[in-house]
Amino acid sequence: MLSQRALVRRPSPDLAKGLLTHLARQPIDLALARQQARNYAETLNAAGWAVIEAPPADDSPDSVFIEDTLVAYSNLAVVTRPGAPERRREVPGAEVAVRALGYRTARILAPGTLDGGDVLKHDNLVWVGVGGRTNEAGFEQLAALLTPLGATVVPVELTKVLHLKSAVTALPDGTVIGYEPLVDDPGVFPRFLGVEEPEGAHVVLLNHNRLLMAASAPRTAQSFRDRGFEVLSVDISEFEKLEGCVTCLSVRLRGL
Ligand code: CIR
Repeated sequence: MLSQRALVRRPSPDLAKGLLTHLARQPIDLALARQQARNYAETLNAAGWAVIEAPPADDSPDSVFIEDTLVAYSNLAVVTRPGAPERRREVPGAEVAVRALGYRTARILAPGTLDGGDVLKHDNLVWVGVGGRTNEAGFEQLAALLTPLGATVVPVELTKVLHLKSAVTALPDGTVIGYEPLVDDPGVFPRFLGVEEPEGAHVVLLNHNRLLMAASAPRTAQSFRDRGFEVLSVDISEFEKLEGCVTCLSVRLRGL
């Protein structure tokens, strides 16, 4: 069986200064955020994932959203070049952490930009949201790195949300789920299922029938339970205020 490891990073003391694109700024309770990050990690751990902490990047308010710094595929970890220049300081520590876990690495280079939150994978299909933090050059570089490994890398236009995975994620069978008002074109996905809450679009696959979701999507969680999934919910309110979601708080490593 492949290992299940998840890379996380502790919230920066400056979390409240995190970037906002679509939301208005709200006060952040840092102590609560730290508790929510611990609870998130403990939930992954209890579900069979070894949780590894990347070196802190406390000078970067958004560093807890570690998913944006890496894209893992097979034994390769692509080290991103985040679209927001303020976030590029987060990358070196993430690269160190993933190399220590045995991954070989490659980097997205200027003028390319790519955020991990724009990359949705299911088996060998890799959808990449282009038009927000990720640009055409970043997409082309990622495609050139992953195609030789057997991936089919597909660009998806993104205009309505911060990252592709703010709009859509995928169930274990590859059905893409999303809150339709925030999905540019559901028709680009071979199988698409609409959900009734914006946060209901975000699932982390813990295993073939277990999902991790935000507590802010109770009706969608129930609809997935009705379909036979076990759903674990975590409250990530402080991260949602900064346009983060349940996927972006870890990098799931299934490749080695
Ligand atoms: C940012 O704007 O970069 C952060 N405030 C939120 C990043 C969330 N990342 C993600 O959904 N993958």
